[in-house]
Amino acid sequence: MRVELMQNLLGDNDTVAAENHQLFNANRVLALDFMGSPGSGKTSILERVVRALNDLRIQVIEGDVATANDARRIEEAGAEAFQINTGGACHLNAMMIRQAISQLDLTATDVLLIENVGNLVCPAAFHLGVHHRLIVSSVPEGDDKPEKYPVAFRGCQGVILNKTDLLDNVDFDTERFWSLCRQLQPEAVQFETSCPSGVGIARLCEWLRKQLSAPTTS
Ligand SMILES: Nc1nc2c(ncn2[C@@H]2O[C@H](COP(=O)(O)OP(=O)(O)OP(=O)(O)O)[C@@H](O)[C@H]2O)c(=O)[nH]1
Ligand SMILES: [Mg+2]
Repeated sequence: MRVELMQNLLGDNDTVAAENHQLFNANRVLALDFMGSPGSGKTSILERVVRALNDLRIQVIEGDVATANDARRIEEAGAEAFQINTGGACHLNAMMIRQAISQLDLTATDVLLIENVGNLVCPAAFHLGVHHRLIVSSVPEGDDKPEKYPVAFRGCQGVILNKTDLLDNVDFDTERFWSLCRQLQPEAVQFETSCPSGVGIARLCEWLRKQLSAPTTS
C-alpha cells in the first residue's frame, strides 16, 4: 500500500482528465469513480466487489482527507490499494489520479476502482477521466438526496442505493428516490445493495463485467 499526501495541485482538470481517459483506453483498463456521502458505504461495496471479482486484476485508489483506513480494508479484501490523502481537499482531481496511476502498472490491470472523498458536492465538479461515475446513496441519508444534490445525480452513469436492510427502520420512499433519480438522469443504471448480506452485489458485478467488453464512454 502506498500513501500520498496531495495538495495544491495545479493543472487544467478537464485536460488532465481527458489524458487519463486516453491512458485507461490505451491500457484497456475499465475505470470507475464511486462518489457519495461520508459513510454511505462506498468502501463496504468495494470490499464486496473485490472479493466477488477475484478473477480480475483490480486496483483500487482510495481518496480520503486523512488516514489509510480504507486502503487497508481493500487490501484485506484482496486487491492492491493506493491511498491518496488530500490533506483537506474535499474531492479527488484528475491530477491526483494521474500521479497515482503513474505508480501503478496499468498494463497489468483490468479494472481501476476509485473511491472519491466522501462528499456529494465537490467530486461532481472534478472529472477524473473514468468511464463511469457511480453514486452510492444510502437509506439513512433520506430519499430526497437526488433532489438536493442534482449536479452529482445528473452527471452519473449509475446509482447504488445501499443499506436497503435498513428500509424497515427508516422513513424512506424507494419509489420516490428512483423517480427523482430518473428525472435527473434517465440513463443511469440502478442498483440496490446491502453490504452485511451482500444482496445486490452480484448484479453490480455482472454489470461491471459487461462494461469490460462494452464500448467506452466518457
Ligand atoms: N446496515 C448497513 N450498514 C452498512 C452497509 N454498508 C455499509 N454499512 C456501514 O456503514 C458504515 C460506513 O461504511 P463505509 O463503507 O466505511 O462508508 P464509506 O462511504 O466508505 O465512508 P467514507 O469513506 O468515510 O466516506 C460502516 O459502519 C459500515 O459497516 C449496509 O448495506 N447496511
Ligand atoms: Mg470509505
